[in-house]
Amino acid sequence: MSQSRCMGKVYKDYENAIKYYSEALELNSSNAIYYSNRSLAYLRTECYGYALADATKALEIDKNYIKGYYRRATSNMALGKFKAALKDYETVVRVRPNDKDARMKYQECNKIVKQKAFERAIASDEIKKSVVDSLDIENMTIEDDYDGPKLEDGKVTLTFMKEMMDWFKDQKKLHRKCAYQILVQVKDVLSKLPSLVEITLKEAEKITICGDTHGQYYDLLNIFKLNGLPSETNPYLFNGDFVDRGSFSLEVILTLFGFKLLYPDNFHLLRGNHETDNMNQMYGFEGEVKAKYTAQMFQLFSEVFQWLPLAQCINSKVLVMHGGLFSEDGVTLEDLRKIERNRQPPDSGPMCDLLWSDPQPQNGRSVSKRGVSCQFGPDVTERFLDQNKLDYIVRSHEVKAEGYEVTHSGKCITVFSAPNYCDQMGNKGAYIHLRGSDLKPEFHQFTAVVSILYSKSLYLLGLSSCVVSPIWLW
Ligand SMILES: [Mn+2]
Repeated sequence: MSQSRCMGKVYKDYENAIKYYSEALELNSSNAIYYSNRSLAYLRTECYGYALADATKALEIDKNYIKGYYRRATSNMALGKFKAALKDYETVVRVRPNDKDARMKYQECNKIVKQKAFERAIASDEIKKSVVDSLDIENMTIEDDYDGPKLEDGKVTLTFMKEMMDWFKDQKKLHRKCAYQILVQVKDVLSKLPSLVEITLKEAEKITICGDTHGQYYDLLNIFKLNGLPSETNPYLFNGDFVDRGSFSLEVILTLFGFKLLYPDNFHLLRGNHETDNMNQMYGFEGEVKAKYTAQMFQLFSEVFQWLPLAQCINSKVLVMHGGLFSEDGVTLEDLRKIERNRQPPDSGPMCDLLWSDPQPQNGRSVSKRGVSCQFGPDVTERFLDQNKLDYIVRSHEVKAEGYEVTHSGKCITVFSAPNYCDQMGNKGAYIHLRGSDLKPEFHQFTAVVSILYSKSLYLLGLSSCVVSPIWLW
């Protein structure tokens, strides 16, 4: 209890820091340090667009302010603008040749820039072959000393799922053959779904909507403990961002994919902005798959992620998506059905907005605090709902102290299911029950199970994806 209160303070501290630096800047707008410090608070709360703007401002005021270069590099790194980041890291390293941390980041960034250049050089115009075609799963052998779960006659069963969840709980690795079987099968299932999935709940039926889970496997198990295992009569919708950040992204995603195979019509998954190559490279999932399996398996994950649907409509009244609404008015459900989603999301347009946008309290639209897509106001939500004859939207994508938040006069709901996000935010998690009878959202909150010990033990083994975040964020 005292621990969680203390961590709650950390979350509040960033928000307060932003508030107080903003007040200080109103009194003195020529102080580079204020901008630089607020930039750090924005980085910690994932507002990379604002963080970049503040770091840039700090450097406009004082071009010799080294920390400003550091902050700007970190912001650009988080936004995937590696070349711009490299230039600033160069400056830092030149001025402070003995700063080990700066040198490490410079080298890391340099590596990525070179790797990207290499990838561009070898990319050909040919249609990229699927990893599936180069796999011979049938002939992969399971060694005699493996005593973990196996699919039954190549099929995921409830027994298999229970065994796999226990196996993961003990931090054991699923045999690669089984992982490949799940991936190949789930790719097939997902690729047959439309970009906008439409379902109907009967009067007596209920669905549970969960937000971001971000590799927090023990918290996912806790959701199932509190709310029951998925089944044909206990349907779930997981609203994206299953991987990155947490140390157990593989365990989370294989569990979710397993349930998708077991209950394809009653277990739903939508794509988040973290089910993408750029995010996975920066926030841990690619590294985790390479550490626990192989680069080839990550390639297959990437292919599968591209087939995750982008939005789901319940009883023609409630629309669910990971990020939010659009940079322009007039987008219809028909437009969403027509999105060709089998790709990495573009920098703009409806597919990008669905994965990236955030609501804002004031009317209209504004520049995104994240530096991608936009922020949309209550009037935007109102017009969209009116035009598409919907009641409200449910989205995720932002950590909330209470695990959920109701905004835009009840027409825009945020749900987030990764409690004590990144082992430090002190937030609650939540999920929503929706019943066919009235479609009213019913909120359920929960707190984090102990994950710090698990993450730390992995951190020491050098396996944790959390290793990545502090590098970019500090
Ligand atoms: Mn997100």
